[in-house]
Amino acid sequence: MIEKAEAGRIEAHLRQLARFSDGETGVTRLPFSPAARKAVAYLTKKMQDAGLKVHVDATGAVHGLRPGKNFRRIILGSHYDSVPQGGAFDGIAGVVCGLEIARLLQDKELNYGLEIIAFNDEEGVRFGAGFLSSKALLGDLTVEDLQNCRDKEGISVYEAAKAAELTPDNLPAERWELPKIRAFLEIHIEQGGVLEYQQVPLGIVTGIVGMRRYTIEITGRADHAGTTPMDMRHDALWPAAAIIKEARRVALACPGAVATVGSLLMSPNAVNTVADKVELSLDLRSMEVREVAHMEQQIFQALAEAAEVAAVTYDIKPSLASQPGFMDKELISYLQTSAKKKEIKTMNMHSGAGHDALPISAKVPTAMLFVPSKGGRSHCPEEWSNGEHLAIAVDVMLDTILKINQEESL
Ligand code: HGY
Ligand code: MN
Ligand code: MN
Repeated sequence: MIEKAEAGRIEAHLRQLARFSDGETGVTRLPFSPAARKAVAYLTKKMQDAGLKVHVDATGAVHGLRPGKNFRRIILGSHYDSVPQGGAFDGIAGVVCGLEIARLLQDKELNYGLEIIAFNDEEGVRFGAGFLSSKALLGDLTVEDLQNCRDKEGISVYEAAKAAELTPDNLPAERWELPKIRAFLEIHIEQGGVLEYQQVPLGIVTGIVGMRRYTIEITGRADHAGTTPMDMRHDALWPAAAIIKEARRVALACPGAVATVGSLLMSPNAVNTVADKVELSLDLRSMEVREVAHMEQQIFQALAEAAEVAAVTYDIKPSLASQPGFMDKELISYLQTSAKKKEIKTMNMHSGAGHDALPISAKVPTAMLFVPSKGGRSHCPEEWSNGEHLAIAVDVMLDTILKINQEESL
């Protein structure tokens, strides 16, 4: 008989991991940062304690593996990086749940191998793209991509990985052999308010939104704010304002779609000077590809018109494009059966947040479980989920893993 998951143990791991932060407010654990390296060391030790063989890969993902009788394996995981001043649960809660599953199955003989992965740079905040480790393992990235992807200080992923004593040149050799992977499973906080509002402890994800992200650079001319007539300015901020206004308008017109300008830098950023440079991010999402395409077209048209009026130039750099992801129907039915057997109420739902499961679901049978987020809050210090809900997710996911393992003995 396999023990039940222990909420206290899950919460203790999360409290400890939340201390690995490069900042006082919330959790700031960016890729390859000092906080990230502390988290890698902690996860390495805890994976070894759970009887796993551990290695850290080219992009900084931590892998804990126990082979099975069969050559194939089940992968469980989520990400250990965070957004700046984020919460203590996003991503890392799924890694800890994987640890707890490995611990509970430690003495159980399994047909399929079991691999727990803590992915790096899922968020894409430092380098702009996201899904770094998962896309690398899928073979969707090359070493050259790592050398070309740079943060705001001009440091490339490649250089940051080297500085963290990793081996980015090993990336091609670490690419997954897809036929050897039976399933990818991820437990994650919902990051929205649906489960809490519906008073349901477990969400079964059916789909993940498609996403497109861009960095837009607008170049105007710095001038005196007092002596430069309005019709003689080359104000880089005016087209940025047009983007922000149009993004809100067009997203409100597309039910279920969202558009966000989350970061905006301007220079010289002075109260009495017309802006000569603006760099802003744009993040578009919907389960419907045509809605994302429509929002992109409308927003870029508004940008072009405003840029002409303002007599400025601009450059649009796509940083991420991902089709919507659909979870594996057979794995969904396994999760539903497990939850029903344990008399746990569930609801099927889409994910408005991106996850490593999004790129992975394009090539590997994938399933996700959500637990409620208090107040629907995430990507902020207030982010919180109940350890008891995480323990329920572990029990249901573990039961599903045992079910998958029965396939092999049939
Ligand atoms: O952006 C997202 O949806 C995720 O948190 N990376
Ligand atoms: Mn996440
Ligand atoms: Mn996130």
